[in-house]
Amino acid sequence: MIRWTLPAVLALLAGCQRCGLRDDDPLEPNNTFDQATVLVLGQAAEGRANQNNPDVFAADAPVGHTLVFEARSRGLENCPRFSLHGPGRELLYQDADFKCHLRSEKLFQAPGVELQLLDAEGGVAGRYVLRANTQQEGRYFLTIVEQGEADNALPFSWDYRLVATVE
Ligand SMILES: [Ca+2]
Ligand SMILES: [Ca+2]
Repeated sequence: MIRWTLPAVLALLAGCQRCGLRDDDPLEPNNTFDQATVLVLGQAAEGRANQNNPDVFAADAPVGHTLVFEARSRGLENCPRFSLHGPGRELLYQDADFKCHLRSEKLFQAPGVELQLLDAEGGVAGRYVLRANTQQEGRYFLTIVEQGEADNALPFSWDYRLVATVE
């Protein structure tokens, strides 16, 4: 199903390749671990995940605690896939790729790591909370990747507010 949103129709009518694309956020480029936006614990960052453009965040945590990333939806298509890597860049959590009309399934989840989808409205979560027991002290990396449909004419986007805390 193609989503004939007004911007999509206008873009097609204009024969324009870029005019339906949404701007990205000021945190770009943040597409790799080396470019990650380092979060101050307890301080929110606002971003936009555009499809095909990962947003990578980092937070430092001590050993033996729980590192919590909470992402609240601020609108647009809202179908993010999450992954978490530890201080050795080892994979701790990953959602499988999915189409937006379906929901994500876990591809990998290390012991002591859990993603909760909360405040659902119309089957879509309003808040995503990823909790991880910290087996090591160091820098943890959260990656947000906006998903799409098989045939969306224009890239999807998601606006979010992200905060990391240590409990
Ligand atoms: Ca972004
Ligand atoms: Ca990015």
